[in-house]
Amino acid sequence: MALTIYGAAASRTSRVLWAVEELGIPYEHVPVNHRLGESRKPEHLSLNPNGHIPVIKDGEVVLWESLAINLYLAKKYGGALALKSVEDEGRAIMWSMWALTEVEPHSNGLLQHTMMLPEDKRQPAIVSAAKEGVKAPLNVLEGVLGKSDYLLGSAFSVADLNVSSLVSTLTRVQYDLAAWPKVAAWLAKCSNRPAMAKVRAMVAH
Ligand SMILES: N[C@@H](CCC(=O)N[C@@H](CS)C(=O)NCC(=O)O)C(=O)O
Repeated sequence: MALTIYGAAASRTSRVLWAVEELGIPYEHVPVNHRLGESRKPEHLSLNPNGHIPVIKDGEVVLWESLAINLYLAKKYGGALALKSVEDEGRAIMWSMWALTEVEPHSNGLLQHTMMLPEDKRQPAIVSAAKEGVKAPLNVLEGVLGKSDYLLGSAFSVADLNVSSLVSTLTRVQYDLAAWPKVAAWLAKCSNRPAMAKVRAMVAH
């Protein structure tokens, strides 16, 4: 098979699995388990010297960084995630970088310090700072989603997939989104897509 996705479904790999399920393209899934140290083994380091998942191999092309992978897949395979113009491509890159720099430090801080780290390693100060810090990007999203159904207009695109895959961490840590109703409705619409439901089933196994 030409396209292989490396990484356990219960990780950032889920957003890449979501993208390929949206595209409906054939792929092989190799569930490299980072929690068992498998992403640090020589075989995996030869694909991603960072020792992280996800990684894809598409023919001869090897890519890491989940959001970059999704932008590549949308550009190469188009389909439901296709971007209609160079301008929309620019916007999708902008939103993806925005999510990584403006949202992820806070959403990941919340995830790590409320759920993932052993209790004695969790720092309440990081949780409080992250709860405050995420308000500004949520205000930005609320403003944009007050004007259009999705980030690039009236249709779901890879920009929504990439950004919602990070913002949805807030739902996972039970962050109260009542002050951002448009964001909450958009998140629900994105995560209720059939392709995402398939990925949830993979994560549950
Ligand atoms: N910015 C990277 C982050 C990748 C990353 O940190 N992945 C985690 C799993 S969600 C990982 O591989 N952790 C294992 C390790 O660092 O050893 C991306 O979005 O792909």
